Formats: sequence, C-alpha cells, structure tokens
Amino acid sequence: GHRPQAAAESVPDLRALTDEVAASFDGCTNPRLRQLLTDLARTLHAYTIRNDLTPNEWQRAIDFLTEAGHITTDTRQEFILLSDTLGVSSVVDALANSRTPDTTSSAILGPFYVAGPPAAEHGTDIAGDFTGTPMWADITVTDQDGKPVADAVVDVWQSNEDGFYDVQLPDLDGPVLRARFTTGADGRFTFWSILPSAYPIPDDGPVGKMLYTVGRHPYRAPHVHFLINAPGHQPLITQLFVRGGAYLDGAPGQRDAVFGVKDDLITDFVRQTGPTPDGRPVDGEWRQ
Ligand code: MBD
Ligand code: FE
Repeated sequence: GHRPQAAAESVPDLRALTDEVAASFDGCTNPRLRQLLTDLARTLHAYTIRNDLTPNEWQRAIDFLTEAGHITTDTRQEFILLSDTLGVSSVVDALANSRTPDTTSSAILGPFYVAGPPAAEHGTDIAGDFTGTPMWADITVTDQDGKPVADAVVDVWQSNEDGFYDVQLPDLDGPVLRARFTTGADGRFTFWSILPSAYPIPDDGPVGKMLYTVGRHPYRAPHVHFLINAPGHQPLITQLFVRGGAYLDGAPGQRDAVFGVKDDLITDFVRQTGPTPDGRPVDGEWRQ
C-alpha cells in the first residue's frame, strides 16, 4: 500500500543533507569522477524525496540489486539486462553514436558478444547443426563517402531458432552462430546462416520479474549482431532487424524489450526459391 501523499510543507527540508553529501566528493582529484558522483548523489536524493520513498521500498530495491549481482555468471549478466530494459543502454548508445552523419546506425552490444570469434571464409554456413530458414547474407562495408572498406574485420553473432545463443547452451561443442569475417577488396563478405527469430531475453531473474510485474514482455525483435573494425575508422557496433518480424512496432513496453530497434536497421530479407548464389543445394525456401 501507498502512504498518503505527504503534504508539501510536512516534507523535511533535506537540501542541507544533499549538499553535504554532494560536497563530500569535492576532494576527488578526477574531475569527471567528481562530477559523476556528485550528480549521482543529487539525482538519487531528488528521486528519493520526490517519491517519498519508504524504508521497505528502499530495502526492496537493495534486495533487487543484490539478487541481480548474485545471478551474474560468465554467460549471464543481469545488470546488462537491467540497463537494457530500462533503456539506459540505448541512451548511452545514442549519446556516443548519433552525432556522426552518413553512417549506418549503431545499436547496443547486448550480453552475448564473445571477443575473438572463429575466423570464417566468405560463404561459410555459421549455423552448424541448427535448423531454420536458410539465410544468405551478402554485405558490403562502406565508409562515410560510400566507398567500400577492404580488410574490415566483422564479428557476427545471433541466436538460434529457439532463441538461444551458443553460450546459453551448455552442451554445445564450440562457437556456433558466431564468426569473424574480413571484407575483400570490394568491401564485401558473405555467409550462410538461419533467419533470426524473436526470442525472450533471459527472464528467470529479477529483471524478468520486473518485466512481468509491470505487464511488459521479455521479447527482442529478430536481429543479427555485427561489430565492425577497420583500420583508420571508428568501430561500429550494430544489429540488423528482419522486416516484418515480431516486436518491431507496438505500444511502449510491447515492442522490442530493450528499446534497440532503429528504423534504418530494419532490413529486407527477401524470400527466394531458385538457385543459390554459390550453388549450394537448399531445400525449399531461403532468404536473402
Ligand atoms: C540480446 O540478445 C540482446 O541483443 C540484447 C541487446 C539484450 C539481451 C539479449
Ligand atoms: Fe541479441
């Protein structure tokens, strides 16, 4: 239950306390750290006072964070999910990457990137034994002038049809649905995979509980991740989304659970039935 809204004049004046805490960081010799901690204290105090937070509510918040910390493992980082589902990851991404004109939009990294994926030749099928709708990707990396970028190193990762990344599946033998490609002189690289499907972010922890408690869902729109590094260029972390896929639009809280979709990253994957570009036999439908 909620306590009755305290009359404004009955709320104690806590400005001196807030000021004292803010000033306690004045001795910090790193000016950026001083600024961030001072404002963090001021922002948290203002939030606490504005909402007339009760001891039980604050304890609940601390329990939530403690629980989040305890379920953190190599392949499960609850605080990333908290940042993602509160939209903070997307705000940080926008601040860092929305000021460069004429580039493909960036997107958030997510919790399932693994540094140094296995190098793969152009045309490799990265899906291993996983089944799904075969997908042929033919991608050209260009610079801001539209010129192809040779020797760009491109890490690709995605989930399988059931919505699991390889690192979530304990019985897998090595990396699957992730690889590192290097672009040719024409800036291109190609690979086979399977069409990504919508899937829930891990929802068996406190973040999942939060989502269900407020009537949100844990689903991400179908996507493939890319990290592109090229000499003389800024790295680009991005994702491509499947046009027509689930959770691309809808009311707030009903679309992509981590606020990760940007319109220019929604990509046509066109249904094909004829011969494949590399003569690979594919039964029935595939997408390009
Ligand atoms: C994902 O697969 C992901 O890409 C993000 C951003 C968050 C949770 C799971
Ligand atoms: Fe993802």
